Amino acid sequence: MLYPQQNSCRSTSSLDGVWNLRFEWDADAAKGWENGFAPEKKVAVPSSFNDLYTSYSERNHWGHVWYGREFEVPDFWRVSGRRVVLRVGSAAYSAEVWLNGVFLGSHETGYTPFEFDITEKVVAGLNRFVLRINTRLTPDSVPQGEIIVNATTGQFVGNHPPGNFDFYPYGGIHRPVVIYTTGERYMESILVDTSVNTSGDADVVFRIQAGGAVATGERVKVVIEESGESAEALLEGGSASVTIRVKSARIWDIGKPELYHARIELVSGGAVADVYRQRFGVRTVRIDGEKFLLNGSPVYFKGFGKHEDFFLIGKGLNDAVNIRDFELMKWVGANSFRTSHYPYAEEVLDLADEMGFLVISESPCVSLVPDQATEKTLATHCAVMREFMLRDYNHPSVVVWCIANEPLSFQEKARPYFEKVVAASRAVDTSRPLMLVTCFGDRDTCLDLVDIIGVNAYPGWYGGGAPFTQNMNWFKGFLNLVRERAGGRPMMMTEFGADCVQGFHMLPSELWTEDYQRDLLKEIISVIRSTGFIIGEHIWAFSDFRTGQNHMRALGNRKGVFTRDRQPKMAAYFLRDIWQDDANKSA
Ligand code: GCB
Repeated sequence: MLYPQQNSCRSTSSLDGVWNLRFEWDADAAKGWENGFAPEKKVAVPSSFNDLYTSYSERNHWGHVWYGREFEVPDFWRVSGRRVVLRVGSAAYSAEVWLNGVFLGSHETGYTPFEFDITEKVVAGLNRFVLRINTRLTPDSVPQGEIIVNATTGQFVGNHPPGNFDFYPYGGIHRPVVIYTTGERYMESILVDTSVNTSGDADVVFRIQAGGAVATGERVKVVIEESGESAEALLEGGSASVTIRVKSARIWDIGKPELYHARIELVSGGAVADVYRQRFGVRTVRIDGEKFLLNGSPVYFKGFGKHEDFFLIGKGLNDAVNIRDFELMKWVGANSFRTSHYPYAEEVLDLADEMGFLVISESPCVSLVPDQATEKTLATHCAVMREFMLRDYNHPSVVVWCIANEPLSFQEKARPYFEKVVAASRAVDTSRPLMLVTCFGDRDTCLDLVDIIGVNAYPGWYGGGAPFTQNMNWFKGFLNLVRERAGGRPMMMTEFGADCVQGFHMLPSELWTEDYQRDLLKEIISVIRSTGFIIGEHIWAFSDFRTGQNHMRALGNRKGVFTRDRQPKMAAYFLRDIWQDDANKSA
């Protein structure tokens, strides 16, 4: 699905702003609301609704909530030969959608866009747009919620609301809502693959899929703006593949975000029926034994697991927060981050492309309990892999796809489950490695299904406390054990860290102080680096974030190296010292 774009053939109009909201406390009372409902509250889009209101039941609402607004479209949009599309950037967790009382469809998993062709449904004057959003998670959903905890020791027992993971299950419309137009014939999907030959020229392959009624003799024309090189091909059955050789290609790399732009035209009946400006970067990604190679050189990943999370807006897209995050990552000397624990907004990946950061793009499958997963969980997981991998395919910053974070991957049903998820993912993209993030590395039964192993471990925090010697001895042994099971695949530390409340200090350091967090990170990083085989250190977490209520958390998870309002803790200065001094790449 292409990101909406305004150009000579396409118009866009934003539906963001203040919408109406109504909580559904009783399903019977909500009958007919798809035709319009009496507004109870105002809500911001994009934003989570949870932190906007003042009552406990509204904040933690676990179930249905209705969103609505009205809009008009210009008459010149409603003419023959134009197509009008309504696109929702994301709605968490799931949504049923109506326009003027007509059901358009539904979408599940809260972190990918969905759209509907509304050409035949949009009317002159006011149009009523209604979404019934469901925040409730069950063993069927991805991620899961309402897991039977007696059977599953250690996993978020007592969380409220009962999402089976360690971040607040924010709900709402988190990303932009847009209506846009195209011609009747339009480009539906563009996938760009690049490879570089020994003389430094790049072969760039554009796979284009057109939508709408196929006409004969249609073609696509691709021009690379930066070099002027161009090529064209006939569409066959709606698809075409165009290859362009870019001479002496400028290579996209960490901190060197060289980007190209292709102007792609769909020519139908001798006229330009659609145009799309597609950005791409030329870079290669490869696994070589235990190493990860970017453009042929080994990478040592330095950075964080993050969250989309901020005061009041929850998981709502905010460009200012995102820019601050990238500035902080640059300041601290990071070169990468993981979109833990779900696909992030497309706008975040754009920034990563433009600023030269590597991204491990993660699916929304977090803390899966395979033995409580159903056919539906698996089908939803496979479907969302396809959705976000296709969505993010053309981002040079995205170098790894992560299929799941900390599933109980030692359970009996884990392996057959993940075999299917891996097959579904490889059917979309074989050019990037797949990662599984495990915290059960010593008994995980799925490690050989993927290409890179992400390891999460909290020596010195859970069951920890200084002095560190005993914890670090355990940690060294653990890493060696996982390495034996990793079968020669690259291993990366995807999480380690300590909670700390900013402003707490103690000498000697103790749990929850800034001093302890810094001391522990220092110890762990020295063990990681001493192994010689770990390909990166991603600290948990970039910044403090909200979680469900739980006796393990003090107003959320405090493992941030930055506070929730994006100010540095002591640990951030320590990382800046070691990360700014290192070269980005190491042999
Ligand atoms: C983990 C999870 C992460 C949690 C973190 C913690 O292993 O992957 O979501 O927030 O531990 O702080 O416990």
